[in-house]
Amino acid sequence: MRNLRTDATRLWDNLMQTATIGGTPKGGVRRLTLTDLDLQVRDWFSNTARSLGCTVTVDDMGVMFARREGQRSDIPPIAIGSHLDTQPTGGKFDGNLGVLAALEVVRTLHDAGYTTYAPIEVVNWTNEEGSRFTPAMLASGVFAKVFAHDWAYNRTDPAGVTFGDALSAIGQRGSQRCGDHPLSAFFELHIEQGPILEAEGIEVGSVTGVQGIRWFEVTVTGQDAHTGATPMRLRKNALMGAAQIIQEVDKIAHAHPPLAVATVGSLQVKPNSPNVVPGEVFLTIDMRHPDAAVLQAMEDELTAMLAGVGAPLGVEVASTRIWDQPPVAFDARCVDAVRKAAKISGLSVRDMVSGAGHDAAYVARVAPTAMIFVPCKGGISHNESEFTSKEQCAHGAQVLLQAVLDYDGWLAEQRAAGEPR
Ligand code: HGY
Ligand code: MN
Ligand code: MN
Repeated sequence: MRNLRTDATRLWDNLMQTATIGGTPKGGVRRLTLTDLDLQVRDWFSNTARSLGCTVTVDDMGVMFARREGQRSDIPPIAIGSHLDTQPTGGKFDGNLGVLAALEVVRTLHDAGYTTYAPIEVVNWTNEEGSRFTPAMLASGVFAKVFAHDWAYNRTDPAGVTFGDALSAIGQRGSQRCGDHPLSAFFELHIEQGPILEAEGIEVGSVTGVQGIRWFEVTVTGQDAHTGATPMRLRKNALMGAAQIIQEVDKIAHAHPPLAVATVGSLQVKPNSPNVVPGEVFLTIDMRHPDAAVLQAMEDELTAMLAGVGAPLGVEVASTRIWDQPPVAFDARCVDAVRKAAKISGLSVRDMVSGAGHDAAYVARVAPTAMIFVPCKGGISHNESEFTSKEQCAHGAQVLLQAVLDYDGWLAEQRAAGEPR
C-alpha cells in the first residue's frame, strides 16, 4: 500500500478551519481544555470522524476515540492522534496537526476502501497542555495509571473550578473507564516545537523518547504593607523572594549545559496593588533533562536554594513537586516503523529526543509507542506565530500513514506466525 497518499490540501484546509475555533487576532488559537471552545472542536472532531464511518466513544476523562474497524475487530487498535486543547496564546499546529493528520489517514484509507488488519483509532487526549489544569498530559496520565481518577477530577483551575466539574459541564464525561482500553500501538505526529530539524534541513524526526519533566508549585509568604509608610528594613516582601527564586532557577539550568532547561512560567502576586508591599507570591517551576540523574541533581539544587531564600527577607517559602514525568524511551519497533515510513516517502529523517512533553510519553507505559516530528518555523511554539508549512504538514501525515501501515503489516505477520502479541 505504498502508493496510498494523504491529501495535503484537505489536511491544510481542515487545519485552517479548526484554527478558527478559538482563533486569536494575532493568528494563534486560544482553546483551553474543557471550555465551550474545546467542546466546539470536539463536536467538529466527532462529526468528521462519523462522516468517515468511524464510531466515536468518549471515556470518563473525556478522551475521544474515533474507531475504524479492521479485518480483526478482536485485537486492540493501532491508535493515532494527539490533543485539541491549546495554550492561552497557542498556535494552529501544536496538537491539532496530530489529530487532524490522523483523521486524514483514516479518510485516505476510507476513500481507498482499504481495510487494515487491526482497527485504527484516532485519539483526542484531554488536557494535554496542563495550562488550565495542572499537570500537563492529565488524561493520558490517568490512561497510563500514573494519576488516580479522583486526583485528576479534583485538580482546580485558577478560578477554583475542578477538572471533574468542567468535564461534566461540557458533557464530555463518558462512561468508559479511562485506561481500560488496550492498544496495539500508538503513533503521535507533532511539530517539533524546537529548532533542530529546521536548522539541519531535515524533513522528519523519528522520535526515540521524551526528556524528563518535573513541575513545582512555590508559595512565598511575607506581609502586605503600605508602600509609603513601611520602611525598607521592616518589610517582608514576598515578591523580592520570588525575584531571587526566578534568577536562581535560571542559574540551575545554566549549571547543567547543554540540555538542562528550567523556567518560572507563571507568577501570581497578591494583592497585586501598586501601593501594597506584596505579602504573597505563587509561582510555578518547570525543570527538564533527558537524564534522570541530572534532573534529580537539579531538584536537589532547587531545594537547597529555596531553603536559603526566606530568612534574610523575613518571608516563608513553601514548595511542592506536583509533577514528575521520568525520561521515556519509545518502542524500538515503532520507532523503526517511523524511520522506514520516512524513507519510503522519500523524506530525510533523523532520530531525536523530544524536549516537549507529549501524551505519547504516558501512553508508552501501556502500549508500544513512537512519535513523528516535523519542523516548525524558527522552532517557535506555544506562541501565536507558530507555523509549519502545508508541505511539512503533508510530510507528517504521509509518514504517519505509512508508519501505521508498516506496523499493521507487522502485526498481521506476528499473528500469522502465531507469535503472542
Ligand atoms: O509541557 C509540555 O511540554 C507540553 O507542551 N504540554
Ligand atoms: Mn502538544
Ligand atoms: Mn503544547
